[in-house]
Amino acid sequence: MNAVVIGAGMIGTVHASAVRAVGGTLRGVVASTPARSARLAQEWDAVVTYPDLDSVLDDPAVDVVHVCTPNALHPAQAAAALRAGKHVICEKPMATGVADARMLEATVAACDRVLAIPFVYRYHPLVREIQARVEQGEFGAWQLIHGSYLQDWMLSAQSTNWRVDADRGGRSRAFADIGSHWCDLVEWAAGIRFAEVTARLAVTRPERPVREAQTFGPVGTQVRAPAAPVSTEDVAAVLLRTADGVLGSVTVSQVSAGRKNRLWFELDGADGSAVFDQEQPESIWLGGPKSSRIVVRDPAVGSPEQRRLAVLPAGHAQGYADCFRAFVGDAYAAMAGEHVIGLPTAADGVRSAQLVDAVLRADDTLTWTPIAPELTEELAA
Ligand code: SOE
Repeated sequence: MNAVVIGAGMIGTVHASAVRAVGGTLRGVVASTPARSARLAQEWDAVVTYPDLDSVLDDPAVDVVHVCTPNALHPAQAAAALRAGKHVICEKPMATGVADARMLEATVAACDRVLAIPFVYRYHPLVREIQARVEQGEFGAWQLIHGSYLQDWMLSAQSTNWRVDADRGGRSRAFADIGSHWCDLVEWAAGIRFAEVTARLAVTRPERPVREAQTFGPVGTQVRAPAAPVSTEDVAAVLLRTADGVLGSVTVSQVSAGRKNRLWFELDGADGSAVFDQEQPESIWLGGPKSSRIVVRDPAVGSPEQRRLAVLPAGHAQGYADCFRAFVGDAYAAMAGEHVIGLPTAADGVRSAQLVDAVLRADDTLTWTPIAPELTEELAA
């Protein structure tokens, strides 16, 4: 695959490495200005120097565009790439509103292209193991689903990022950025759909410096820039409920000291429970009423998908970069017409936009709020 990465922040570099790791060609990179694009094309050793997205879309040799720009730019850029006949890997959130997310889903269908979204935590081998055990009915009917996604990179009042600005990042920050991962992962692994949500969002720093670039640095990173009022949340407390009445809860924070990227969930069923911790992804805890155990990643045992994604022997730790590589590999396989399991696509992007939208509406109204009214009716029928 000939790939171009649009947007050269922290996540753009992760995409570029994954392109090469799966045997793709990094044909180009487009950053915020033609000069910056030219410098990065050289630094990243890209094949072609493109001044802007239009020149990428005019190049018939480009197969896939990786959209890694600020959230508000995703719909127009991804739609333009699809209409130019390119496949797309679009960073999450795919859109900052449901209407744009649906527009993209329709554009994918009309252009007969693949759009994949990096909900990459689905690619931890042991998440696949839990998902396979769910499918085999090991845990029984769900009793409760709970967890959290905690980071601390926005703890300092000086920490900032384009996501702080609702015009560029969307009205929701922490929930759209990381709560979206938790919901995607849990719904996919547990095989459920939440139907309703109620939520409280909070801003812990009323002002932060205004700044273009991403600051994903140590806590307390000092940024010298004028301060502006903050409207996007740092923390979220969210209650969820399926149409069958199964309750869920998730706590989301980007200001929890010492927590770097702690996505944690527990699925409690009538016959057993399962726990996954993204920062300790080499083992899962499986709880039973009489005894509990820890299962470790091992390419020699377990579900077919766990073994497929376990590319290193047991005890040789895999992590986030391996998930990203596996995701890009599967996305490219789907673009080549192959059947792959569990690839997050435009439909998942719409689902995620609906969840974010429902959380914002629930916080506005302080009521139980339907996530997707048509889905609620379908599940109840
Ligand atoms: C920043 O919060 C971030 O990089 C997210 O944007 C990613 O999606 C998440 O995987 C890690 O944290």
